[in-house]
Amino acid sequence: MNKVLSEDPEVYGIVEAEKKRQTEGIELIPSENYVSGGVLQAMGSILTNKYSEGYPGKRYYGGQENTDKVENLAIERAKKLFGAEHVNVQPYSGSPANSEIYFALLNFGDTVMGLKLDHGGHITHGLPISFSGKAYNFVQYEVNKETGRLDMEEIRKLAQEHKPKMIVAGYTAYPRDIDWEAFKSIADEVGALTMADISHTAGLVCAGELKSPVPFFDVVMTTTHKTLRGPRGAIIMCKEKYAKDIDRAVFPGMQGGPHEHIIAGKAVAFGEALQPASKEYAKQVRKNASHLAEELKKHGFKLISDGTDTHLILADLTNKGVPGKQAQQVLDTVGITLNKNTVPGDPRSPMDPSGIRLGTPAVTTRGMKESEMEQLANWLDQVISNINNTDLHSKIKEEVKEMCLKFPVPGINI
Ligand code: DSN
Repeated sequence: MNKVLSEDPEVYGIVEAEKKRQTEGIELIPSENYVSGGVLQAMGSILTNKYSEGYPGKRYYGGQENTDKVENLAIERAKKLFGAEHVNVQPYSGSPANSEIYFALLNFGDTVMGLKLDHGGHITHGLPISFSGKAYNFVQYEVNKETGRLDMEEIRKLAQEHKPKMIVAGYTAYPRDIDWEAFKSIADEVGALTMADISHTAGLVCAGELKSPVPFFDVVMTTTHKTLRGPRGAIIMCKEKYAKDIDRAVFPGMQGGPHEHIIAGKAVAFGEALQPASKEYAKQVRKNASHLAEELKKHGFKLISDGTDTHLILADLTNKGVPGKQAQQVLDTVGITLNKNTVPGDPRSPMDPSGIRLGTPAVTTRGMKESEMEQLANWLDQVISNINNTDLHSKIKEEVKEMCLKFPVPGINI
């Protein structure tokens, strides 16, 4: 960052402050992670200088001998990682990728099924105020309010009633593994296309820790910056028969020039994910999440679905008498970052919901294991049970910092 320091000390100062925040605090937002130094440097490379509209071998501008190579490398690595027939590595991020899939395979106004946002879906899975809810006729399914789990029989009934053209599965706040085969069989019964959004779990899916939709689903997308530990961005995988439609919808349908420096970062991240160490990482993410869940339960936390199969935990704080927003804000002051979240059927508003969402991808990247999860559950309990005790919060903040300094963040030199 020495060039930023000399050219723009103001930006430098902000980045340094964020470096300190990331180093001295615990990151429990389940969609966040740390990239390696290699991914960071690829993203910061001079590939950002190049326009490359089109696809390898079929570009609109000259000078593409290196951009073609890096994009092909990212594609080949992603295919190998997920066993996909076709991969497009150009989507700028998750929401553009989802809009590109809908644009490729649906007509405006078509009926689609997606999980309701406050039950664990995503804004692009049919939220009425998002483009998805406005451009398509989304029928929203829910999780069972008692079990917190998907009820495949209810989903089948809804599909038979509404005959959607596409069924979307894969979520942002669902702590359990997904029965992709069951979704596929429902879709086949009603003649629907299948679309999986594995943005949260891709790093666990490609490591074989969670079931993969790739063999069954028509289209599978993922962001690249969550459990995959790559740059902010996304990829779309599909069966060969949809390849042309997907590619056309990405460019020129929705996007212009691809960001080849980010695609280079994706290639580096996929290369890392192909190494045996990433399997160990994915295993430990799940072990940490399940240990943290059990420890939280011992402290009286009520978990949606009573636990987790994944990296993610959703807790309803109603019995603790602390709303999710207050828990998030006070935990921020001690250096523990997580996010307020609705719980299924939440009587409170999304801006001040009943729950919190937390997960273990980032802490696991730092090397934390089960004993640190016990410590984390203790701190979460102490802070939430003593929400107004600022002396206790100051003491915990010091303890958090002390533990964090033992676990360096990859990509950050202190
Ligand atoms: N913002 C992401 C998450 O936190 O789950 C979803 O887009």
